[in-house]
Order: sequence, then structure tokens, then C-alpha cells
Amino acid sequence: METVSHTAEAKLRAALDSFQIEVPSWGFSNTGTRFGKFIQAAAATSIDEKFADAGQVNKLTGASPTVALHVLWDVPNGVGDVDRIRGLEAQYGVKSGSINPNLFQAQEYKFGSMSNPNPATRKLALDHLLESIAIAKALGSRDISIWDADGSNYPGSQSIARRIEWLEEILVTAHAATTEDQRLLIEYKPFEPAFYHTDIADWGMALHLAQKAGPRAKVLVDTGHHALGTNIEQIVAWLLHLDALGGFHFNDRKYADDDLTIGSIDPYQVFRIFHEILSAPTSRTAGVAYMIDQSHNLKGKMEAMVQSVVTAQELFARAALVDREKLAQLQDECKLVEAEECFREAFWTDVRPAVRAWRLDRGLPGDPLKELRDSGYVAKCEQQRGAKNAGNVSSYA
Ligand code: PSV
Ligand code: MN
Repeated sequence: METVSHTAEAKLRAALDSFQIEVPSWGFSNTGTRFGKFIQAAAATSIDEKFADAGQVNKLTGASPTVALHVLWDVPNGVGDVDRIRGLEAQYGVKSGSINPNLFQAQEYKFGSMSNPNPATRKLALDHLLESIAIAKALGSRDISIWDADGSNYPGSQSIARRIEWLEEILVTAHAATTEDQRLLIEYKPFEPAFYHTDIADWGMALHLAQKAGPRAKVLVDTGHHALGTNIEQIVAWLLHLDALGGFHFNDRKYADDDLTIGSIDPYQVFRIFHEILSAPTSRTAGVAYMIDQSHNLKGKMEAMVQSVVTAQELFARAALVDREKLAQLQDECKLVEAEECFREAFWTDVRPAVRAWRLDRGLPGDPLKELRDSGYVAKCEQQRGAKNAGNVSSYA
């Protein structure tokens, strides 16, 4: 494997200086699959512990200063929780990041939330969105990430067309409640929990809804939310072209929305996505939010989150090394193999020594994962949280 030259090292350092990735509060608590969950004694059992864990990841990596909150699980009392959360931010040195409404767990949402045929249920969903926007405002969070779990399981059982109109109506109203410095991020997913049709199934639908909602609505790309084989970097290039890319939920998968560690299955895909971003005008990429959306069922949660942040940094650094001027010329000349090799040279560069040097220069541990192990943090959490976790098999929070 190639290592980094002096000029490349300057590029890499500038890239790392600019790179931050948000961690999800739900990545620290005991979550599972729909078949059940296996309890980890060290998992976070409260919002306080989630902030403590997120703070620890940021201390180790220096690259994850915000934590995404899920309203139902983390902010159950709405704006009433804001003062307490502010206290946690100060205590643990990480800020609240994106605010995630929960439109999928209430019993009322059995047949949908924003596109439920019952107007009273749609109103419930709208009120929750408006509350989420108010929470975000009070916390100073820019982004409200909307995942719509709605859809149907059987052909003919719902009107796909009328549900589009209901969705449009609610998103326009929600957008009108945002301030100039807020954004609505609209996530798409082709299936699960609905298995016949999903109301926002792909980036085209999300893009239309974002454009309909208003200028502060953008598309959120969750890497796990695509049919197998989908060219995600092409979607990214299109969304950037249209100035409609709001951010990412990074995770990896082999089959569906597996929520595995970023880059664990296909690191080349993450590299290719970062390359598209680094190739686009900064006016369209400056606001793009990098977020992790993973739930680790078997791996240690802290270890997995540190691994994720470190992997994201390494792949971003590798993408920064692509000689884009040379690549453009080779592409124009249709020198296919030379262009591909120019691209691959960056991907195959071993950036780890240079990333380690960058960490040490910033007073960060050279090897965050090793530091986590040596610190005894997880063992301490196991002792303090073990009893609280025992038997907590039913909920996400
Ligand atoms: C749904 O699969 C999703 O990707 C959405 O972003 C949710 O908010 C998140 O996972 C947590 O369930
Ligand atoms: Mn997601």
C-alpha cells in the first residue's frame, strides 16, 4: 500500500480539519432486531448516559461534537427537556445535533402518520413535527431529520396517490414553521416497515417533497436505504447538482438496512461518495451534514462508534487525496485505465500513519480505539449500568 507524500499530507490534514460526523443517541443504547435484543451491560440507559458516551467518543476522536436526538426516546417532555439537555451539553462537551421526530412508534400510526387516511392522525403527526421544530429551535439545532415510515403492505389497500397529497400538505406546513437558519431533511427508504409501498421510497420522491415544502428542505441519504446494487454516489452527484443534498445517515449493509458499521462491508462505496462531495462546488457541500445512523446489536456500542468515526475520517482523508485535476483530464481524454488507476491510487493509500500524526498534533490519542480500551471507560459503564440494563429488553430509549 502507498503511504502519503508531503504534499498529499497537507491536503489530508486540511480535509481532516474540516471533517465532523454526528453520532446518534440511539447508537449507545440497547437496541436490537425485530426478533429481540441482546443486552449489553455497558449500554446507555438514559439521555445523561448517551451524552456521556457521545462526549467520550468526541474526546477520543475530536471529530464528533454533536449528538443526534430522537424526540420520543430522548426529549419525551418536548421543550420542557431543553434546559436539562443544555446542562448535559455543558457537562459532556457535545452539543445536540439533528432532531429526529418519531412518526413510527405510536399506536395511532399503525396505518401511517403524515399520510394516514384519518385526518386526526395526520394532525397528530403534524403536531409532533411542529414540536420537533420548536425543540430544535430551543436547542439551537439546525436540522430536523424526518423519516417517514409510512406505506402499505398489500396492493390496493391504500391510495398511493392521495397519500402523496397528504404528505405534501403536512411538509409545506412544517416548512413554514422553520426559521431561516433551520432545515428539514427528508429521508427516503424503499421498504421496511412497509413491504408493498413506502410513501417516500426513493430520492426522487424525497426531492419532490423537499422542493414542494420549500427552500429550507433538502434530501437526507441514508446509505442503507437503497435497493441492492444502487449507485449511491450517482444519486449524491445528482442531488449536489440540484443543490438539494442535505446530509447523510452513514452505515453499511450487506443485504438491506442492516445498520452495520460504516465501511465494514464496502469501504470503496464510502470513498466514492466522498469523492463526489469533494468534487462539487463548496457552495453546495458546505451545509451537508454527516451523521452516523447505526445500531449495534452485537458489537460493543462505544467501540463500534469510535470505529465508525475513525473509519469515516480515514475514508474522507483518502478521498481528499484524489488528484482531481489530473483525473478530469484523463476522463476528458477517455483514458479509462489511467483514470481508474488515478482514482484507485488514492483509495489504496494507507492514510493511517498520517491520520495518527494529525491526531497527536491536536493532543488527541493516536489510536482512539486502543485509548478507549486502556481507559477502562466501558468496564466502568458495565459496573454502573449493568443492573439498570438487566431486563431492559423492550424499548429503544
Ligand atoms: C429508519 O430506518 C432510520 O434510518 C431513520 O433515520 C430513523 O430515524 C433511524 O433509522 C432510527 O430508527
Ligand atoms: Mn436513517
